[in-house]
Formats: sequence, structure tokens, C-alpha cells
Amino acid sequence: MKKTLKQTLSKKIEEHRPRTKKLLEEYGDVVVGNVTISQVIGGMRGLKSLVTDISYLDPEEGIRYRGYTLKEVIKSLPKPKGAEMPYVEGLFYLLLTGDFPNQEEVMQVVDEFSKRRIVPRYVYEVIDSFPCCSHPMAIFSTAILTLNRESVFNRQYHAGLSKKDYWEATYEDALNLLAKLPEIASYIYNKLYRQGPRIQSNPHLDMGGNFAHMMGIQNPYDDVSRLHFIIHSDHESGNVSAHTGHLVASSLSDIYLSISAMINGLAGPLHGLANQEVLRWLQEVMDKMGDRVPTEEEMQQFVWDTLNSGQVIPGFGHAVLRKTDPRYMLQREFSLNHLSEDPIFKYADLLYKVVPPILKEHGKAKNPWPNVDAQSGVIQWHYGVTEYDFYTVLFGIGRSIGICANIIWDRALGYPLERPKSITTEMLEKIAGLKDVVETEKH
Ligand code: NMX
Ligand code: MLT
Repeated sequence: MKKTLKQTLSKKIEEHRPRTKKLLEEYGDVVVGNVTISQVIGGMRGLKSLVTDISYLDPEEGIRYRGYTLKEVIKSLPKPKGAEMPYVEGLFYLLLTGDFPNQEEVMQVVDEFSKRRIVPRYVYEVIDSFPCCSHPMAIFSTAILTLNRESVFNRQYHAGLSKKDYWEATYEDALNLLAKLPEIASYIYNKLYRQGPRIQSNPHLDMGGNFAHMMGIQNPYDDVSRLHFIIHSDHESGNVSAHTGHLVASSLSDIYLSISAMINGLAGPLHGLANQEVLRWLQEVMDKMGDRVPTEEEMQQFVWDTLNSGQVIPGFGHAVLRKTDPRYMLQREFSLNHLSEDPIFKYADLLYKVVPPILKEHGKAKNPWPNVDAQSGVIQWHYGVTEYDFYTVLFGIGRSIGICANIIWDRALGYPLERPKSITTEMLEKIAGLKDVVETEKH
């Protein structure tokens, strides 16, 4: 009998623990890097202060999961019969263990997810009681938060759980939550935008297939969902959502509290909400153009108008990347194969051409190239999900997979409460050698 994911993970954790212990006990004083004033004031850009082995973001190359590029991940993970994109459950296996699962191993995880997918009724009641016009991200975050009473970790912690076993209870919570996210999200979608009878999940389908089924959208929306969840799952640990998840979990808040919090961070327009902003912004051009795709000159003017009014161009730029996001390119490739004739794709294609030179000329953004959010909504729109307020919920399902994997490992390696030190502006001025200036100004 093949080992389960949990058994395989347990072995990996035992093997890894001495590495962290050795670094801490024998090399704890080795300097990793200096911290500059611009990093302290400027959102800690580039400050090496987090550890994760699950993914690494190279500014030029883009993200690697467990050392593999996204192309390699998509090529090497097992796929459902006839599908273009792999099982999302297989990705979870890879993120947790660093190994590509075989067919039998991935089917065990599919089965685990299927068994854990049923959402308690009270969650639906909470969703139903939201006032109208609530943003789907607020509803999604609350629905996840509501599940906190189910936490296995909390129950076991209060019964006296040993620190070395924290990860196992966290693993149970993570699987229980991840299995339910497609159900919760599709319920929110149907409630807000379809008002029809809810489509019940199909226990024989994988995560992506089941999500497409519950959304009531024909294939290849199953592959769209698999691709979307996989490429959004992780982006190393410093981005707002991953960092929030890690930070909240570091106080031993359970998975539900941590993932709900990370969803709130993802819901900001500089982060995940940019995928909704791209479509909202494009709608303005579409409204002006009617049925016509704008000329290059018209689109350039629109981009300049946005910049000149002091707004950012959503879907472009990045805090770490200095090249086109490979997640953008994968979605562009998919779009070229499946929706190249759709006017919405032509709009995105035009932006791909006109925005980078304008941002370069504008001279502010360090990275003028498109990020993941410039293309994801275009694909959703093509398959009928035109309610762009919902797009960040889709990002949130994907991101939860990576963050859950990270939190399980955080617990396994005993990472402590996160607590950096803050200082005052006056202290910074003293460090900068401006002490006298400050004292003079005070008198
Ligand atoms: N349009 C206009 N200005 C921009 C853009 C953009 N797309 N990107 C950066 N800038 C500006 C930025 O606002 C800043 O201006 P100021 O000096 O006046 O504060 C300046 O360029 C330098 O910013 P950077 O160092 O290049 O970028 P930073 O690391 O601060 O921020 C983002 C990164 C992603 C927040 C920024 O590029 C942005 O606002 N992009 C648009 C929103 C977006 O697409 N976010 C999604 C990112 C991916 N995700 O899913 O999270
Ligand atoms: C992400 O996927 O989290 C975004 O690209 C933002 C980031 O990495 O900073």
C-alpha cells in the first residue's frame, strides 16, 4: 500500500528538522544582510527576513515551486483524463513534499478532498445574511472565519498538544478548509449573480472539475480553474497575502483565522484585487468604444489619461519581478489557443503592447511589464464570468493552497511568533547622522 500524503510529509518533516535546528543553534549569529533606511520606511523591499522552501521568486525568471518553473510543474503533474491542465490536488502534494505525485498518490488526495468538502449549513446561513452590495471578498473571508469553530488544532491545543505535533492538527484543518473553498466560492457566486438553484457538487470530480461544474460552466472551464488555482497558489512568502497568513498563524491562530486574514490582505487593489481592477478599468474603454476595439493611439491616450489623473495601471508593475510575469505568459498562451478572437483578448493584447513603453516613459514604475492580474480576468470574462468583483475570490482559492502548505511547514519546523522591532523617526534620523538637525529643530 502506497504511503498517504500525510505519511510522506511526516518523513520529510523529520528529515528537515535537523537542518533548521543546526542553522539556528550553530549559525544563528551569521549575518544575512544589512538593512537600509529605505527598506525600513519603504515596505521592507528586498529585506531577507522570511524562510520558505515551498517557492522562490527570482526577479528575472519569476516563480519556481519547489525548484520547478510553472511550465515544468504543469508538464510534470498528473492530469485528469483528457485534460490540458493538471490536478490542483497534485500541486498541493508537490508544494508540501517537493515531489511530483504519481497517479495513485494524486488520487488519494483527490479522494481526501472529496471526503472533506461538505460545508456546514451555518456557513451558508452566514453568507445568506450578508447585506446586499457586500463585496464577495468580504463574504468569502467571513465564511472562512465562521469555520473557525471546526478547528482540530484548537481542540487539540486546548487538550494539551505537544509542540512537535502541531503540524498534524494544522494539516487536518488545512485539508478540511481547502476542500470546502470551491463549494463556498461557487455558492457566493451563485447567490450574488445567478440567483438560480445551487448546483450541488459532484464527489467524483477533482477540485478544478468540480468548481467548473458548480459554477455551471462548460469545459474547458475546468482547465481554466485548474490553471488559475495552480498559478496563483504561491509567490514566496513576502507578498501581502502570504505574509499575512504566516504572521497571523505565528501566534498559533488556527488555519481559518489565518486564511481569512490573508484573504483580507489579498483584497487590496495593489495586490489581488488588481485582477478585478483590470476589467473595471477596461470596461471604461469598452463603454467609450462601443463594439469597436480601440486603435493603438486611442489605447495609448487612455493609458496616459489614467496615469495623468494620478492612478496606477492595474495589472502592470511588481514589487519583485523585473520581467513579464511567467504567470501572465502562461495565461496569454492559453488565451491565444482558446480565445484569441474574443474582443476582450484583443483589448488585453493591446495593453500588452502599449503599456510597457508608456510606463518606461512615465519613469516611475521599476517594472513596466504585466503581472498575473493583467490576463486572468480576461479569461474569466470569456467563459461568462463577467462579474469582475468575483475575480479575487478565485485568486484567494489558489493562494490558500500555498499558504496552507506554508503554515503546515511553519508549525512542523517550530517557527516562532513573528515580532520584528519598530523604531521611531527620530531614531532613524540619528542613525542617518541627522541627530543635531533634529535637536536644533526641537528648540
Ligand atoms: N502604474 C503606475 N504607476 C506605477 C505602477 C503602475 N502599474 N507600478 C508602479 N508604479 C509607481 C508606484 O506607484 C510608485 O509611485 P510613487 O513613487 O509615486 O509612490 C513608483 O512607480 C515606484 O513603484 P515600484 O517600486 O515600481 O512598485 P512597488 O513595489 O511600490 O509596487 C505594485 C508594486 C504591484 C503595487 C505596483 O507596481 C502597482 O501599483 N501596480 C498596479 C497594481 C497591480 O497590478 N497590483 C498587482 C500586483 C500583483 N498581485 O497580484 O499582487
Ligand atoms: C503575488 O502573487 O502575491 C503578487 O504577484 C505580489 C507579490 O509577489 O508581491
